[in-house]
Amino acid sequence: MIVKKITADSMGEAMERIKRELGKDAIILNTRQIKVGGFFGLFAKKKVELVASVDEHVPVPSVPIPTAEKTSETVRSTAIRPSIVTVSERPLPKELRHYAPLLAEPALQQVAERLHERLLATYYQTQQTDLTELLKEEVEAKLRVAASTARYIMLTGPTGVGKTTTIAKLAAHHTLLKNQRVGLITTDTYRISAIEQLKTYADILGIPIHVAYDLDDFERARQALQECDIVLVDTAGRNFLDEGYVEQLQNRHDFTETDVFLVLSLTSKYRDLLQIRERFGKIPLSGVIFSKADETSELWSMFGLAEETELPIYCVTTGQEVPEDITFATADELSRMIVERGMR
Ligand SMILES: Nc1nc2c(ncn2[C@@H]2O[C@H](COP(=O)(O)OP(=O)(O)OP(=O)(O)O)[C@@H](O)[C@H]2O)c(=O)[nH]1
Ligand SMILES: [Mg+2]
Repeated sequence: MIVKKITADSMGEAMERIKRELGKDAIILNTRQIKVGGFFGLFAKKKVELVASVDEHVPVPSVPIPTAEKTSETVRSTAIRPSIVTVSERPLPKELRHYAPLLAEPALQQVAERLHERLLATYYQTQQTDLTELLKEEVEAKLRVAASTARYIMLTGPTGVGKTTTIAKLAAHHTLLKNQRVGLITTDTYRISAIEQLKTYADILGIPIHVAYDLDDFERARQALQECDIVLVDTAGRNFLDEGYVEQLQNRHDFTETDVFLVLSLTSKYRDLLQIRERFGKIPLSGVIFSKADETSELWSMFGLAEETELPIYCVTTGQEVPEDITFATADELSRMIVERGMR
């Protein structure tokens, strides 16, 4: 890698020299205005200082030098973007090639260009090739983690993502670890096995469970569970896809004391997750629960969703075992998990 510092009278002149000396693939690392000469700060001449670099593996081509009129512009701001070449148009130097698949990740498309620039700039400034910490910083800046203090927690989401299993894990967490009185309601009455599944967990934990076939049942269940500190509501995904149902439920239930979490499986494709989030947007969501983190080799969707939807993460599930396979990790822990898994 060649790094060059150039001092010139104008930015145009500096750019022209960089282009001539380092070629059109040069990357501008820094620009600033400086004062040269003078006497006690008086009569100093304003100059522009520009630091640029080019990868040694890139041959310095001979480029036609622009005419003087085109480049003799006066500089108004020091915060310029490189006009020689867009950084993302540049291939990564071979030391950073292992980051290329990462930058092509669908879940990272919103930030890929900025990430590309940051990776290159950090590499050229520090010569570091392990940029894990930089990535972690980027991810952590976007992730939001939300705790819930609501009295009702409702889970919604597509079929088979792990809603009922997660309800069971949450029920155990609140009963055994938090010592709270927990009640369960299920509105998933489409399949007998779904009711049986949750009843089994309720029996093991010794907590009450109510099956709500309609909204009147739901109301009665709420009354019956008035003594509970927290009520966990399992739903069939299709409940919250039905606009009529959502409207009636909103008329009858006070959502100010309810957190609705959308359960998304990390085994789904990122684009599908975005669509699912759209489809389940009929009810205001408090956040997301990511399930099946144990079944995938990368977790970038968590970052992509946070970037795109700004929904906070409530918890992540990591296996089929009830109650242990659930984590209420911090943003710091989650971003480390996402980056380390993604770099394997
Ligand atoms: N590997 C893995 N499997 C999970 C996890 N959470 C749930 N499962 C499994 O996923 C399958 C479906 O889980 P359920 O809890 O029944 O999913 P659901 O969303 O309630 O499904 P429906 O009620 O049919 O919509 C079961 O085999 C669970 O054991 C997880 O975090 N990791
Ligand atoms: Mg279920």
